[in-house]
Amino acid sequence: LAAALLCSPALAQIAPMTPDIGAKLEMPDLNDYVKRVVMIPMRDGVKLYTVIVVPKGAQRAPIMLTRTPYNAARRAQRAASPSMLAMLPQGDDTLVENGYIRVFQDVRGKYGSEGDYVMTRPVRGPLNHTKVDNVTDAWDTIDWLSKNIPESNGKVGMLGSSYEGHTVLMALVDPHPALKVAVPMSAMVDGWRGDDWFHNGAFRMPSLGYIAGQTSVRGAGQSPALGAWDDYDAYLRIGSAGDFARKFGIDQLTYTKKLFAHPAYDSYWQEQALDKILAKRPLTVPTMHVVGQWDQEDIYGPYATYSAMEGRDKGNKLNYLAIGPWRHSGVNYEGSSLGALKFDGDTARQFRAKVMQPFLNQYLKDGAPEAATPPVLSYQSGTNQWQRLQRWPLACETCDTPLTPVYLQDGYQLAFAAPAGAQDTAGAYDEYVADPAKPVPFVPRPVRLNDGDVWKPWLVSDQRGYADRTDVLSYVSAPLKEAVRIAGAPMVNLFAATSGSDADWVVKLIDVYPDEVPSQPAMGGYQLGVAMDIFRGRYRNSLEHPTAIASGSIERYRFALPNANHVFLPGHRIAVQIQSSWFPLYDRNPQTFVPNIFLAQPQDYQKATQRVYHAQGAATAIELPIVPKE
Ligand code: PG9
Repeated sequence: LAAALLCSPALAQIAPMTPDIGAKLEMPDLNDYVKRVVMIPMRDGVKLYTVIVVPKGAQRAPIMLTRTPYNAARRAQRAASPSMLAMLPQGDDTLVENGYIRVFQDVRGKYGSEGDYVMTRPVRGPLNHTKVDNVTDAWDTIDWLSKNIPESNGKVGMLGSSYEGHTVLMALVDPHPALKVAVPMSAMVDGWRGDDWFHNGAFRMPSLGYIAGQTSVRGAGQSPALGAWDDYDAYLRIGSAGDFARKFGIDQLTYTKKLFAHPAYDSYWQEQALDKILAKRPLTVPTMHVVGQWDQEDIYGPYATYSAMEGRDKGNKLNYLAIGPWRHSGVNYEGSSLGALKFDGDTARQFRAKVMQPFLNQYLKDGAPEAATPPVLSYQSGTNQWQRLQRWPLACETCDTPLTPVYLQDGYQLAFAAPAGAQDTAGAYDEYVADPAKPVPFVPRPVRLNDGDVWKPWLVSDQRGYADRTDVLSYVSAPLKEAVRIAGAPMVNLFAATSGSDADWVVKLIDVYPDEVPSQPAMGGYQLGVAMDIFRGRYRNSLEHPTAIASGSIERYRFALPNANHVFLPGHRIAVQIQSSWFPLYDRNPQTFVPNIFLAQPQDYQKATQRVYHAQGAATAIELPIVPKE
């Protein structure tokens, strides 16, 4: 055949010097999909860039929409491939297998979309006096999609993770009637309480690089090069978050200014918190909130929103929760391990194929059967098994099953009995010196914040390396004779004093593995963080109105750790670590009360002696959501 081609008269006529660029190339269409790009008009005339991917030959197919600040064109093009499965993101596998039409849209002001960009644009109201927000943009988009794709059945679902999960929740504030189902994953809900910008008032330093990348240009911006291999060094030398922003010009960006103007949980944050907003809206769209137990970015929002909307789900038919053993957005990738932890198969694919997809199909595909979706699906770590639950949490302060305190004891012990003896506070404390010049790192140095292999699994990284630092207190129980099961959010009840006038408290609930783990020897003595968080002391009495701490005064700090569904197995030990910095993930507390920590000056950063009490009347405890064996 080749010889015949070469002898054909047409080929014989090609002269050697015929230009080789200029011939018209029309690629044969080998794709199993058709891609269309449309600019969808919003009610104010702004048009939003929208990529629509239709499986070839589709008829009455459902539509799955994601609204993104992360480049719709790229989100709809993981790889160049004629196969829709290979071309779309990995987590879209079951949508493609089920013949869905897939849509990605740039939010207003980003990438191909017109209009101006406002970070996590607040809903219309006190913070937004315009006529548009992500509620109306979702409504207008769904209206257009449901009427303008001939291959579709007009039914639209929304899913997305993190910021894309935030835009799913926004659509639920006033849902279009064609929006039939929603799956917000790892959704950013409350930037101050425990998602991306702050945790309990402590500021997350990598936010500044994110703001630079996201708001310096309409397209893909850059976060600054810090000029050091070890981010610990780089951040420490620069000083406060304000100094950092100034050094790299990030202080010129308006979102930085908004953050710096609102260090406390004032109305700016309260009025944006989506759980609070959705708690007041009627619940009409079946919604499955998805979260990773070790979500290193948005570990607060999904539970808060599930719980806020649960009050509106009278028939238990509309509001669902799925908790997997995942990192942030891990639901959309391979889920057979996380750091050193190994699970029973690809848990993310199991969830997508067996639970999420049937749930979506029920509401979106013509004639699909009802899915047997449990109100709560949760992977129990420790035992490595999926559980179908009726509610979440299974134990809490106001639940039928209350919390069970485990107390710090003398001699760095941890036990379920309250501290024995009539010790007064004079002797019953441990202390350490917290030095802002030597903050405790959150991962081993050198710290590489932009290295995904460090960042993504860091919440499960081994905590034993911190236990013997002189500025970390570590309390450990005896080896457990029986399993301890927790399912909910542990509460910290910390009694502590500082010689300074402000202090941060990092509390970690840890599962200490036995000295030897025959099936995985490197896990011998591993210290797994089960639930860990930080609390900025100035907010102990009011999140909105910070107050200085009187030097030496024993204060109570009460705050929730992230939710966990975990079994401490027999032979394991429970541990609690307490420290006063977690650097450079969180900005350092200067330990001198200043009105705005973003603007702290070098002289404000002072060493402080911290005392943690285990006395009667000042018995520090972690109240655990312990549940009986099911
Ligand atoms: N966690 C990221 C984010 C969401 C919202 C605001 C800022 C950051 C994300 O992964 O999208």
